[in-house]
Amino acid sequence: MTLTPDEIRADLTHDQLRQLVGLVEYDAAGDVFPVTGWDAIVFVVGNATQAAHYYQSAWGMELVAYAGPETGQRDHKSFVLKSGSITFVLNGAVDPDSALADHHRRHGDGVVDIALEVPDVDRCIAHARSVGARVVREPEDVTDEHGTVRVAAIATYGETVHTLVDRSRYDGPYLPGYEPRSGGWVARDGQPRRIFQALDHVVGNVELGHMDEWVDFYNRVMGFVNMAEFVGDDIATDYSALMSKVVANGNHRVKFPLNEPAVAKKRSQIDEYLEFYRGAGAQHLAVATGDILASVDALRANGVEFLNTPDSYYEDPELRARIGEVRAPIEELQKRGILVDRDEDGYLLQIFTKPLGDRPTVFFELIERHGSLGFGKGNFKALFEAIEREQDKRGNL
Ligand code: TYF
Ligand code: FE
Repeated sequence: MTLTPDEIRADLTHDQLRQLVGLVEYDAAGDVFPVTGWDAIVFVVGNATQAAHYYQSAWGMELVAYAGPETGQRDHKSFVLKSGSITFVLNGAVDPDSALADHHRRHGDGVVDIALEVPDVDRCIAHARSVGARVVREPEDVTDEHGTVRVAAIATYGETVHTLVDRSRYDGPYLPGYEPRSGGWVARDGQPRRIFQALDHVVGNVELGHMDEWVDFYNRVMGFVNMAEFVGDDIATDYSALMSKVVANGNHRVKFPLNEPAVAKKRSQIDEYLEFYRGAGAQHLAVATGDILASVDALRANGVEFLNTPDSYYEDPELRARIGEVRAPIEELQKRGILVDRDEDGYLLQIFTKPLGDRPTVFFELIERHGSLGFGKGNFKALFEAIEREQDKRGNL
């Protein structure tokens, strides 16, 4: 699906979202932990004021709300940005004694909360508690003049949490306590520049030997199902240096691949992450776009750096035969370093950025799906070799 510029600017319909991220229909009534979709991705960063500028100017996001010292929140600043159906919240410590400053000292820039939209917070928490999950925030109503939001939170891998949000009785810009903000950074021609429309998946890196525990957590606590795509130890030791399994919620809007390191020739990219993040955490956010060529061009023009794909990738006859016809000439993909993968359901186009912050930890993926519900398994070799070239530059042995 290629969206027109008007469609890109408009909010997505259910049908567009289905094609963009691979939504499926399912029976929510029988779900022990019904999840509707993503609510927000909450980051802690070293300088939220500047990060908010970056996500607007480089990634085309729109500033929608703010909380900070001027609104009575003295501890930290929070900038709320949107792109299509996904919300990012950027938190940065103001008070030197803020717990966020300690978090940042330890982990660097990273994702602290993968917040999910749920229709019934209390039902989810009751189930999670009954199977032994750690509840880090009890269900509560938070209210302002725009209405009431019901929230709670459970712990997941590392210091990451899932806040559960029911905003069905709320029409404010984000949450109570935030004031609407617009404007901020504006493109020189005043045109909106939406570069991505939705969030497709968030990958978690966990410690060696713990992947199956976390798969079990998502199965048991959150009722997530296992998806077919995984990287087992057969592939792991050859080139990938990681093992991976994927879980998804009932409607498949929320997809969590989970990686653990595997022993290989060099230090695993997952070990490098775990060392620099000081533990388990979110590794990459895959954002969905209806036009990955235009998105990559815009991002490159804005200074975002991507992993390089060697020409040999596009010249590999086996790969060319397997991917067949896609919506753009291979030369156009090659020019931009976009990868292609095909499976029985269709194909996908994808590309990966270099780490976005100072540490070799969190990075982004752009993904354009055309039927494929996978994660680009056919590209793992090329991708992991590209990641290893970057690791080498950092002095990895
Ligand atoms: O989400 C995925 O599984 C793909 C592949 O370090 C991937 O995007 C897996 C591990 C990794 C980078 C990409
Ligand atoms: Fe991915």
